[in-house]
Amino acid sequence: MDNWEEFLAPYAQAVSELELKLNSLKHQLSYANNHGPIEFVTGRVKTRESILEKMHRRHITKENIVTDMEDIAAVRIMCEFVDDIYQIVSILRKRHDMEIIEERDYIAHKKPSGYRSYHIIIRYSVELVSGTKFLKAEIQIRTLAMNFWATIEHSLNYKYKGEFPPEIAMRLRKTAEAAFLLDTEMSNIHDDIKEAEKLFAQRKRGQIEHERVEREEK
Ligand code: 0O2
Repeated sequence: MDNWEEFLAPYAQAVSELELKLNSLKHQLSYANNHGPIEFVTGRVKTRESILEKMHRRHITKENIVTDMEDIAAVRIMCEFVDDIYQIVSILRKRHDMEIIEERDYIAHKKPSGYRSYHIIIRYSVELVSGTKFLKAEIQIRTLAMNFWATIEHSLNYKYKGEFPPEIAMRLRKTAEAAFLLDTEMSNIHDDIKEAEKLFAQRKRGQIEHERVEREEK
């Protein structure tokens, strides 16, 4: 690559635009429901070192980098509950400013490491002085618990470069399951609270109706 800054500039623009748009989505969803499904959004452009490492690991040539490296521009959406992730996916599928070209559900099909997240690869256009440029970008959608696990596992991985000793790998898989159990139980509690609120509202409506009938009978 002759000029990294020039090569990465459109990706940086895509990340900024996507962050802005997804933060706007977060706010729109929270106005509508008091508390929305998106907790926070982050974004990053892959570093030169990380691009070179992945090119080497995945045998990606300079000529194929634009088509084969799908996460040079990437944004992450953090949600509270697993159901929120699928809600966001269905919202993104309907947008006209990005075309989904691949979806990878690492929640239903976790990675061997224990990693869970929902990945979407999009085709996205940025407007440059030279004209419209289409590029690929990755959107990762996860719960806070999945993000907690992935962030720590990623930083521990730095030391081992993807090759954890088997005993450590096994313990990390266990912690991934513990994080998922936390997600499942939080969702169950959330569902129970929503059910109790519905019942409470129903009873309240019944009581108001009962009092109205009593008043009319007097
Ligand atoms: P970073 O530093 O997160 O930006 P590959 O990259 O070869 O594993 P592929 O096919 O390019 O795989 O894409 P995949 O697996 O759908 O997504 C890759 C990205 O998902 C990784 O980016 C991580 O962000 C995340 N990810 C995937 N598997 C794991 C895992 O086991 N642990 C953690 N912590 N994250 C994972 P990068 O390239 O690692 O870079």
